[in-house]
Amino acid sequence: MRRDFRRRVVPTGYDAAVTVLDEDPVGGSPPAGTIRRIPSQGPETNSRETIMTFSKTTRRGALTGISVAALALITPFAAYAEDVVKVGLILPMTGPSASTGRQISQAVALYQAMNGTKAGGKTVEVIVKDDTGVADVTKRLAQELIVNDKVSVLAGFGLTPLALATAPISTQAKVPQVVMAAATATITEASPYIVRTSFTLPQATVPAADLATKNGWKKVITLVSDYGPGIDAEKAFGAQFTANGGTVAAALRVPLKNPDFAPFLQRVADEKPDALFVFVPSGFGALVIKQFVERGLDKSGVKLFGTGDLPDDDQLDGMGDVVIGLISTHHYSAAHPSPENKAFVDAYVKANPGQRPNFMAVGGYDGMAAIYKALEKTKGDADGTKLVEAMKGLAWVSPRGPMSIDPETRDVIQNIYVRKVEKVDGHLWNIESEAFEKVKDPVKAAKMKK
Ligand code: VNL
Repeated sequence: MRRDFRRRVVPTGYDAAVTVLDEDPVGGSPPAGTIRRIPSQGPETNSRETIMTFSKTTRRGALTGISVAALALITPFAAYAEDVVKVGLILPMTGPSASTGRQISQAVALYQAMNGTKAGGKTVEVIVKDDTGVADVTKRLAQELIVNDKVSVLAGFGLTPLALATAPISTQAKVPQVVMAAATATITEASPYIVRTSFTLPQATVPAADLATKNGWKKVITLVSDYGPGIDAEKAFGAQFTANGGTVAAALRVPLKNPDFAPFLQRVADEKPDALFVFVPSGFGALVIKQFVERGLDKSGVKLFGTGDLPDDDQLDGMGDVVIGLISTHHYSAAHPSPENKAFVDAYVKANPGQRPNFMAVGGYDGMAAIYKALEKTKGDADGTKLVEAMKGLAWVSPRGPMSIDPETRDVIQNIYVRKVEKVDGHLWNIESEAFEKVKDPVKAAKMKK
């Protein structure tokens, strides 16, 4: 079934219009169902093999201690090495945020499987490194990738502290840092070499506050992970919801490490707000839902909602029927009804059976798109400053919908969709109904206006 967007303009207070789906998605067949029925056109992928093959043929170490005569024979390989542009992909492949590393690395491999390994006449080689989610490790790996592996681009960055720790390195080395996940608003200000393809928490949260008001909720409690993106979400929600006339009855912050939501949820049960706004990073949503139900809050009438980090597509289908009806605002749903997303989800599922791409995967996929498109523009020149310049103002249709890189801030401009969890053909999906169009990060947009 095809769904088209019909446009109507709704003032949102932050330079964006609203798009409405031309049909009520409730009761309609899900885009994802359609996606699953269409056989994939994309080739099978195996990220590790692709990476290993290119790494071996371009190892500089292999050239040391060889005679001049032998070098002459190797010259074709040396020339080949010059035709390679290396991307150092640093991700939490293990540890509490391992799902983010898995999603992004799989999406990066998929991008190369679907689009080839060439861009601007160069072969793009990806080297994956596991930082385990520890900032000191991210920084050390970034240094090693630049000095030893001679990467032209750093990419990944699963969490805010990891992106921030690396920013001085990319500035010093003049190496672009493509942030595919981390979402604290100020990250792009930490280095002129940072370009972001994920989202910002204020970008996704301001529409959530408007949604709460539209639903008639007057008293809301916010519950966020106590670090950069959580504090961004808490502030953005509070400012917009209060401006709309609502009351934030309590702003609760839960430690990021080994979180126990139970005592905070007890506080919510005692206060009985109309609704509870939650931000937790990808990978933690299922635990929040479990503890919400354990406190009996699902039967208390307190509505649970948040940014799309909560009903994360990586975990959503296992959360249980208790999340049916949960509303959220975000830039990506695996159920986004577009041909680009159908192709992406179909190929992702085929390459990774039993899995579904989430917003982290799309951030990784589009990070590769930005790198490829920049290399096309520079005709293969991998100079860091030229690549960042080339990324500014890029615009394309992502699986998430249309997106661009703000030439002024190097941050992503994209639609933020209103979604609701629905069960279709026995599976849970975030079904989009409306889109706030071309939303900029409101924190930086406010600064630019001053
Ligand atoms: C961050 C933001 C991480 C949103 C997330 O998942 C997320 C971050 C790992 O900026 O640290 O969903």
